[in-house]
Amino acid sequence: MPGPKHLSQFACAYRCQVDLYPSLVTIADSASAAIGVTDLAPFPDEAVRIRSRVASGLHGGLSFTYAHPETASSPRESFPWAASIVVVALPYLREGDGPSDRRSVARFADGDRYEGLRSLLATLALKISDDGYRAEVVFDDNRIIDRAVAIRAGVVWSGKSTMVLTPGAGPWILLGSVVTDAELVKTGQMRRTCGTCDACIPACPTDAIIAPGILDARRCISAVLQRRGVIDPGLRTAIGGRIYGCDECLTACPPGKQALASLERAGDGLRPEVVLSLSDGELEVLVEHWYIPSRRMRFVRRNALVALGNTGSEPSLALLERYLCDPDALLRCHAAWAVGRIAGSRAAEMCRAAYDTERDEEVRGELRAAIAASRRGGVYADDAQEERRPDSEENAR
Ligand code: B12
Ligand code: SF4
Ligand code: SF4
Repeated sequence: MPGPKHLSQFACAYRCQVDLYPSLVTIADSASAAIGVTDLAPFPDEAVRIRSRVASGLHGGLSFTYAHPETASSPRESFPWAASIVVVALPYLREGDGPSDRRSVARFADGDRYEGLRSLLATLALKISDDGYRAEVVFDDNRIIDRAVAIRAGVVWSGKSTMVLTPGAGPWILLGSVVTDAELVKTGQMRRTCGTCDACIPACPTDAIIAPGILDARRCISAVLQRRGVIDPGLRTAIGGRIYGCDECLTACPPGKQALASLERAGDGLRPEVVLSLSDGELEVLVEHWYIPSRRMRFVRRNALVALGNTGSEPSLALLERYLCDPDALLRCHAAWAVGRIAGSRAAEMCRAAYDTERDEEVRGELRAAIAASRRGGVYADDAQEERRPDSEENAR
C-alpha cells in the first residue's frame, strides 16, 4: 500500500498534469511555438551515432556534443534531480527573409534570432517555478542533444538534411528546453517522415549530406565557416558569398517553402567589403551573437576574403591589396586566393609583387596558385595542390 508520502507525490503529479502543462501550451501557442514533453531516459542511438561520427572524422573536429557523447546522450547524468524535459520548437523567419540563395549570413544568425527563444523559455521556466518546481533553461548546450529530445517529445520529425522539421515552419525553427522536476505526461512521437523527397541532398553546394540523416561536417559550409585555420581550398568556390552559416538545404526543403514564400526579400545584410573595412571593435558589435573561435575577428575576415573572391570584381582589388600585406599570414593566404579568383592582369601583377617579398611558405604557395588561376580567368585547378607546392616555382613567373 502506498504510504502518505506516496499519496502526496501522486496528488502533486496529478495537479501538475492537470494545471501546469495546459498553461505551458498556452504560453507556447502565444509565441506560435510547438511544445512537447519527454523524460530523461538516455538516447543510446545518439551516443552510437556521435561516437561513430567522431571515429570516422565526420564530426569535422567540432566539439559541442561530440566532445562528451555519453553526457550529451544521457540527460539524467547532468540533471539527476529532474523528471521531465519540456521542449519547444520556435519558428524564426521574419520579414526580409524571403526566398534568396545569395545571402552572406544565414537567416538564423542575421540579427539575434535566439532572442525570441530565450524569452519563450524564460516565460515557461517562470511559470514552472511559480508553481513550485525547479526549472532550468537549456539550449545549444552540450549536455542535451536538442534535436533528439525534440524528436522524442513529438515536437518535430527528423529530416534527411539532419534538420528537424515542424508542419508549417519546416526546418526554420530553433529548439530549446526547460528541464524540470515536475512530473509531466510525456507526449508521443510524430509519425511524419520526408517520404520520397530528397531535395536537400543535391541542393547542398559541397555534397556534405553524404546519406539521408548523415552530415559530413568537414564539408558543411556552416561548420567550415566556424572553424579555425585555413579553409580547404577545394571548398572555397562553393562557399560563394557566404560569411556565416548556410541555408541551402533549408531553402530547398518543401515543407518550409510556404513560410519562406510568404515573406519579402530584403537586401544582403553584411557585405564582405564592410567586414574587411571595420576595426575589431566595430566588427565585434556586428557579430556579437555568432559562434567565432576564441572571439577572434580574424576568422570572420578570413571568411569575408573568400566571399569577396567569389563575388568581387576588379574594383575589389584595392581592398584585397591591403590584405596581401596584412601581418596575419592566415589573412594573406585567403587574400591571395581571392585576388586569383578575381583574375586579370592587375590581379596577377599584385600577386607577383607580393610573392617577391613574401617569406611564409604557405602564403607563397597560395600566391603561386593565385597567379596560375588569374591566368585562367579566376579558375583554380581542382584544389590546386600542385601549384601550391614549393617545387612549382615556375608558376609564379
Ligand atoms: C554541432 C551543431 C552543428 C554542426 C553539426 C550539425 C550536425 N548535423 O550534426 C554544424 C556547425 C554543421 C551545424 C550547422 C547548422 N546548425 Co547546428 N547545432 C549543432 C549542435 C550544437 C549539436 C548538434 C549535434 O549534437 N549533432 C550530433 C549528431 C548525432 O546529430 P545530428 O546529425 O543532428 O542527428 C540527427 C539526424 O542526423 C537524425 N538522423 C540520424 N540518422 C538518420 C537517418 C535518417 C534516414 C534520417 C531521416 C535522420 C537521421 O537524427 C538525429 C537527431 O537526433 C546543436 C545544438 C545542440 N546542443 O543540440 C545545433 C543545432 C542542431 N543547429 C541548428 C541550426 C539552426 C543549424 C544550421 C541550420 C545553421 C545554419 N543556417 O548554418 C546548420 C544546419 C546544417 C545541417 N544540415 O545540420 C539547430 C537545428 C534546428 C533544426 N531545425 O534542426 C540546433 C538544434 C540549435 C538550436 N538550439 O536550435 N550545427
Ligand atoms: S548547411 Fe549548407 S553546406 Fe551544410 S549541409 Fe546544408 S546545404 Fe550543405
Ligand atoms: S528537403 Fe525533403 S528530404 Fe530534405 S529534409 Fe526537407 S523534406 Fe526531408
